Amino acid sequence: MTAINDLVSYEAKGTVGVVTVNSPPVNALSQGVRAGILGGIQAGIADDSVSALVLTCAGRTFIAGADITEFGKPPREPSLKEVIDTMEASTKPVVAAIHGTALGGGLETALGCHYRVAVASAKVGLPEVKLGLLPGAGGTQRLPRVVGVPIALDLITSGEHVPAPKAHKLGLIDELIDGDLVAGAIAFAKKIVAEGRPLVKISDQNEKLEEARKNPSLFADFRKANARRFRGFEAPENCIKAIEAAVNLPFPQALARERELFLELLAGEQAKAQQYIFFAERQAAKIPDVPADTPLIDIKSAGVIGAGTMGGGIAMNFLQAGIPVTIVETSQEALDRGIDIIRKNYTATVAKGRLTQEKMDGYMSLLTGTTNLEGVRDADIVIEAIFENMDVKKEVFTKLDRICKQGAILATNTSTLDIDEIGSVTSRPDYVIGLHFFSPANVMKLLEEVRTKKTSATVMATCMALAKKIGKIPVMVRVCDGFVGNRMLAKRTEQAQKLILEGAKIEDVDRVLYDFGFPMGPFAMGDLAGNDVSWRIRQGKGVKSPVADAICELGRFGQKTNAGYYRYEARSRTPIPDPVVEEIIEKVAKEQGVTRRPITDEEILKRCIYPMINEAAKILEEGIATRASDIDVIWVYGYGWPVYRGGPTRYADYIGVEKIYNDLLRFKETLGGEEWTPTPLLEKLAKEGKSFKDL
Ligand code: T1G
Repeated sequence: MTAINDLVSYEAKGTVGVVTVNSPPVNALSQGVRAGILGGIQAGIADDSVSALVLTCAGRTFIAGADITEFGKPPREPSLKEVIDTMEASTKPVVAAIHGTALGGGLETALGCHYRVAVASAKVGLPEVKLGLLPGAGGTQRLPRVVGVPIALDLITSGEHVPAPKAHKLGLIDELIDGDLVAGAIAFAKKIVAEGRPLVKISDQNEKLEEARKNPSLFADFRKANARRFRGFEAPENCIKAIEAAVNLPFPQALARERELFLELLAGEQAKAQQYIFFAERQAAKIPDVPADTPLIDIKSAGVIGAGTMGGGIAMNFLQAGIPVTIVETSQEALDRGIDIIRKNYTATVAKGRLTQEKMDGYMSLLTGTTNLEGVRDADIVIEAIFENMDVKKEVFTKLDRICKQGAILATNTSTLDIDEIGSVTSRPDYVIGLHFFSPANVMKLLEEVRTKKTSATVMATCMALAKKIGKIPVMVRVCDGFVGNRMLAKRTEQAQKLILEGAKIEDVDRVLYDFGFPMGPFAMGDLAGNDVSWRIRQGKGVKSPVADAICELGRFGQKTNAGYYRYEARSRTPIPDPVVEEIIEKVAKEQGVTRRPITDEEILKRCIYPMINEAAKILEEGIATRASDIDVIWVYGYGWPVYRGGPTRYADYIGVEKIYNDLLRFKETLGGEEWTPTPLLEKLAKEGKSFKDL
C-alpha cells in the first residue's frame, strides 16, 4: 500500500490497482482528495503490473460530492475536471466501486470512470440543485448520455437520490456487487480486461442525445410542466440550460457552457442561502448542553394518542420507519375513521406509483388500533395528539404516567400549551418533551422539539436522533407561547389582519407573500388549514380577531366549507375574492374608526416580515432558540419560507439589520403601537453594524 497523500492510497492487488480515498466523514472532494485521486490514478497508469484500476472509498460512503466548505474560497489545483479527464483518458479501464451515497461530484467522478459497480444499498444522485447549484464537473453532460435527456432533466432538477438497483436498470451502474465491494470490483475489472471490453468514455456516447434532438419541444414542455415547482429558484433553469447545451453543442463547448452556468449560480445569493440552510439544518441537530455521546433510549415501538389528522399523520411517520405503532382513540368509530384515513393516504400514494402495495401492507401491518389506553403500556415513546386543551391533556398525561412503563418517553404534540405544566402532573417530568409536528404531519419535514425545564439530556438526544430516523428535521426549542414558529407566525398574522382593515385587499396580501416565495399567502393558508382551527385557539385564550372571528361565525371555515376569506366553486381549490368578506372588513374598519387607504406592496411585505424578524430577536434574547440559524431552519421547513432566501434572520442580514431597525421605527411613528418597538438585541445589532450571523 502506497500513501499518495494523507487522504488517498494506492495498492496493486494482483493485476488491479486500487485507489482508496479515506477522508471522513463523507470523502468530500477537498483539494487533498482531488490531488490524491489524481496521484493514485497516475500511479496505477504507470504501474506495469496492473491492467485495470478500481477507485473506492473507505468509511461510510463513496465520495458524497465537492467539499461544500471550500465554496467561496479561491479554487486550488487539481480541479475536479482534471481528475475526471485523467481517468477518462486512461489507457487502462477505471472502475468506480460505490457504496453509501455517490452524490454530486462523487457521481461525476464515477461517470468519468469507464465502468461503475455498486452494492445494492448504495444510492447515486446529482443533488447540487438543492445547494442552488448545478452539477459543475460534467454531470449535466455525461448523465444525459447515459440515461437519456428526459430522465437526466428529472434527476438533475430534483436532486433525488437513485437506489443502486434502479441506477443499474438505467445503465448508470454496470453491475451490482453481492458481498465485499472491493473484491467484487476487482473481479469485475479482471473480467472486463479478460473479455477485452472497450474503454467506455461516456463523453463520446451520443445515441441518447440523438433521441432528444428528435423532440424539439422536449425542453419547453419540461419547463412548462415544472414551472410551479421551480418558481423563484434560479438553479433549475441553469440546470436545464446546461443539459440543452449537451444536446446542441459538441462536448468541449457544452462543458464550457456548463461551467459558465455553474459559476453564475455559485456567485449568486440563492446558492449561498441554500448552502447556509444545508449547514444550519445539521447545526440545529447539535444541542450545546447535550453531549454528542449521550446514551440514547432504543425506540422499538410507539404509541399515539388520538387518531385525528395530526395523530394519523404522526403515526404514519413511525410506520414508514418500520416502528410499530399502537394508536388510541376514545371510540371505535373515531378509531376506525382515523385508521381508514391512514389507509386511504397510503392507497393514494400507491395509486401514484410512489409506493408499492407490498410496502403499504407492511406499514399497515405495524399499526394496532385500540380504544384502551392500556394498549400503549409497553411503548418506548407515546405521543399525545388530542384536543388542544390543557385540562384534557393533563388528564391524559396523568393516566399515561400511571400506565406506561418506566423509561417510556411521554411527548405532546401541542402547538401552543405550556409543556412544563403538562409535565408537572407526571412522576417523570424529565421524560416529558414536546414533539410539535406540522400539518400534514406525514409530509412537513420540520419537527419542533420542545424541552421543558426538566427534560433530560437522554430524552432530548433520543428525540433528536428519532427525528432523523422518521425523516424529520429537528430543531430543539424551549417553552413559550407558540414556541418559535407559531410565535413568529402570530406577528405576521397580526399585521395581515391589520393590513386588510387599513385598505389592503386580501388577495394583494396573499400575492405579495406568494411572490416573495411562500407556497401561499396567510389568507389562502387559513382557508386551506381551516380558519376554525385558529378560531378555537383564540376562543380558548379569550383573544379577539374581529374579521377572522366574523367569518368563522358565518361558518366560513375555508375550503372545507367552500368559503372562508375567499369563496370556492364546488370541488375547486381556486380562491375567488368574495364581496361578502370585503363588506365584513369594511364594517369592522368602520366600527374601529380605521381610515382605509391604498397600501403598497412594499409596505405589505415589510409589515408582514419585519415584525417576525423583531420577534426572532426576542426569541434569541430569551434563549427560546439556541441559534439564529435554528430559527431559519424552522421557517424554511415548517412554514415554507423560500429556501433560496435562507430564512428570516438570514434575510434580515441580507436586507441589513440597520435598515430593518429604521423601518420598524418609521412604522412605530406612522402606525403607532408597541409591536413596532425594536427589541434591544435588534437595536444593538443595528447600532453596532452587526448581523444575526455575528451572534
Ligand atoms: N462537503 C462538506 N461536508 C459535508 C458534505 C459535503 N459535500 N456532505 C456532508 N458533509 C458533512 C456534514 O456537514 C456533516 O458534518 C457530516 O458531513 C455528515 O453529514 C462539483 C459542486 C452525504 C447524504 O450535496 O446530502 O458536488 O455536522 O449529517 O445524514 O458538481 O451529508 O458532522 O460536522 O448530512 O448521513 C454535492 C451533501 C455537493 C451531498 C450524508 N453533494 N451531503 O447524510 O450525514 S456540490 C451534496 C448530504 C458538488 C459538483 C458540485 C449528506 C449525505 P458535521 P450528514 P448523513
